[in-house]
Amino acid sequence: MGFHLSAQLVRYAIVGVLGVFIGGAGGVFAAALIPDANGVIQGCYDNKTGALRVVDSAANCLKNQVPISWNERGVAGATGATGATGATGAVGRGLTSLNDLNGLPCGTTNSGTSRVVYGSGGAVSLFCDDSTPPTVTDARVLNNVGSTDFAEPDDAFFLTFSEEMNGNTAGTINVVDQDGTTATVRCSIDAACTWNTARTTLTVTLTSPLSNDAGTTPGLQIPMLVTAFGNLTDTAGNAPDVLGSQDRLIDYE
Ligand SMILES: [Ca+2]
Ligand SMILES: [Ca+2]
Ligand SMILES: [Ca+2]
Repeated sequence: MGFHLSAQLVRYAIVGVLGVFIGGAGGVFAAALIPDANGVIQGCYDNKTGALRVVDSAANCLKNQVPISWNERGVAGATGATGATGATGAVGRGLTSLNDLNGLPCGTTNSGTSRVVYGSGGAVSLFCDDSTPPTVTDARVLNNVGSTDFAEPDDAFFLTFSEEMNGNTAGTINVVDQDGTTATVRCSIDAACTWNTARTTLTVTLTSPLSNDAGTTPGLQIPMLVTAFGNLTDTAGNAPDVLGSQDRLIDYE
């Protein structure tokens, strides 16, 4: 029993010694924290002498000393103003259906327009349609019989286009001469209109006298300027760009 009590005492003694060591170490550790864990340096300022001493706690200041503290780090600056909102980005093309392909640019120079066509049995065809209008590259009188006016059967001219046309033989061609006389040549009615094999050149030969609206000088004199087309398009259905044509003057060159 005596030995047991002694053992207990020994244990208390060990714990006590450890406590002293830990406490001492804590004291040393605390004294070493200048600045403290928050980065604050504590000091005591002597009112009379102006002396300043650094301590590990304001509690160490004497009665005639004013505790003073300062941070090592400066105070964080205010948050900057929010920047202006950036411009909205372009909307992505985002295909969500095969039909969204309709209208998209296509072709080697992106001059065409995509078109989706559905067939029987679930078949789908994709076309790249030409969206560039044709132009007239050459316009000339081919034959002029009877009067010098463009008026009688067998008077003829031809027009060459910049690309393959629809080959329509029942279109119309509006013309005006230099004094303002206008006429509409109606293929299959007033004239026979034929295409070359490539369907790029249209030959127009009057088959009956051509009526006209009188200008300053009666009759449709040569040269005549083409002003419009009806039902004459390229194979994609684009009407000719009359004003943008190189040569729309029906003359002898
Ligand atoms: Ca010409
Ligand atoms: Ca004539
Ligand atoms: Ca005239």
